[in-house]
Amino acid sequence: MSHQRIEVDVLVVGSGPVGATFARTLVEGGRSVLVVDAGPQLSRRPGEHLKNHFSYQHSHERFGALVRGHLHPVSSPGGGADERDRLISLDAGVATYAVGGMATHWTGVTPRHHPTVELSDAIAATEWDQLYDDAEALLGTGTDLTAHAVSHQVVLDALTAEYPELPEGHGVRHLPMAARRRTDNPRLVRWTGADTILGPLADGDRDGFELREQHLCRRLVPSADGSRIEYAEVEDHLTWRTLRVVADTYVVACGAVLTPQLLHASGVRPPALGRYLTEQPVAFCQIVLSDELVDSVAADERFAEQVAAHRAAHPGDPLPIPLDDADPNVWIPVSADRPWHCQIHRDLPYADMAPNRGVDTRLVVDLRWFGLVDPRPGNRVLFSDTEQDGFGLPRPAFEFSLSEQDRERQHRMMADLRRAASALGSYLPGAEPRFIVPTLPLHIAGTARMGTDADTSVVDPGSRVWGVDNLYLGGNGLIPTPNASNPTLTSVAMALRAARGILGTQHPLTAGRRADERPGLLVPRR
Ligand code: G3F
Repeated sequence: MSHQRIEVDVLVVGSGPVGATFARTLVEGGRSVLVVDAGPQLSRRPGEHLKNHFSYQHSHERFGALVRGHLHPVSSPGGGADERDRLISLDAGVATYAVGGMATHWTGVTPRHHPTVELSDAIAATEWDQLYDDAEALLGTGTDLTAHAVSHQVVLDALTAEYPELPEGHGVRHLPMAARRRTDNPRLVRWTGADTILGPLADGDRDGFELREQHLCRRLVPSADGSRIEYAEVEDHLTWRTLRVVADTYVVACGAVLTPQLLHASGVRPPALGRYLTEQPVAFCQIVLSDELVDSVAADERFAEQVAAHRAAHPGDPLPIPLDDADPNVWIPVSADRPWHCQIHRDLPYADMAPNRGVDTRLVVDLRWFGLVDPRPGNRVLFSDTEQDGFGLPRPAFEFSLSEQDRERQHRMMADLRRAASALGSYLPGAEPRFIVPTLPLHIAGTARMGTDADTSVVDPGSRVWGVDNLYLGGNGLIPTPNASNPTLTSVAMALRAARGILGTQHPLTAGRRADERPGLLVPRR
């Protein structure tokens, strides 16, 4: 194998939403950036959401089949843990190998984490607010994607009536979604992918930026005293050459399992690496909307025009709901007494669910309640020094159990799911309430946690690995706290902060260029 040497300011390993956030911010701050991803580029624009393709927009089943093919198992059964205590197993740990990572097929659900139940105090509360504003702008998060839909409003109203006691600011509301309705055809949606985050970089019109698909970072090579990374060894799987990438700064953002895997492979093994793993327990069911709610549609002034148009076009349809009514996207946020995140929407069927073809899909909604677990050092991903995964990297295995408190919260969460269900209708046969197989939530966190103590965390509040000057991490693995809400927005916010830290400024205003020279992301919006 020949070795080619590449010099660049920053090497980013991983091209998902977090790697893309680092790349965009650093290139706009004047740094040259090379992004490498072991996976293939699946679309013309790098990292585009695959659901933007017409044929997937209106078929959860068809898109679900595609997603299942993109979730690669990474693990083998864990050793060491007491079997009696292994109440749940994470043996089905998965990763997506693709330019854009999981954002090539994610749901785009982007809620803010609760300020005290979920958010880390390693970053000040006021700073979180600003970071969230910026992350939402970058991801194109909004709350109007389905606001006009009949079923959305019916579900929103029914749950608002059911939960009058919810605290101010934490009541039933629109689910924040990283997606925009298309203006050329409002029946279609453009889902946010890594290409959205890359912005102009995705169009290839920026010097100082390169994204290479099918390039596997095999290891980072530290200096003799371990205080810096000297170079990265990258295998180019297109030409089967090994590259030596020499950078000032290295960023690893390949997900909550593959990020600690690369550090382990590189001999960078802080004591907390892989530990304090959290995964959200999920309670799930599907509901057929009650006759009462459906009948209320026809009598509701707000829907009069839509119902009349529908009836004129389809006089034989017994339902008043338009055939192309968008799915609901309703949210009950985490609050102190209710430490779970509630999503009422339509989504991919889980693998073990046979589609229920006897029921009109306009009447079916999914209820997904995501709970939290307390971070504990014994819950962890560990890596083998003798066995390898399909890419020749140390094979991951998991040890994970639930504490008494974790279980008690799950029971309360399940009771609450049933309460919400009863306000909406009856269970769809075959989709009665149940807990979802662990790892299907895909929200593993904590494995490269951020903190202020090098013994119990992997990175400092600037996302830099303790003791390694030029090595930064990104992704859900950095979230150190119990968390129940979807993590991507928070991880993008943390990546923005870290990238600005690398540039030497926490706020883009001081980035060194005139405000009117800075495109998009760097222009202050207040
Ligand atoms: C989906 O089923 C949910 O709808 C998303 F919100 C979630 O992020 C994803 O699964 C992974 O759990």
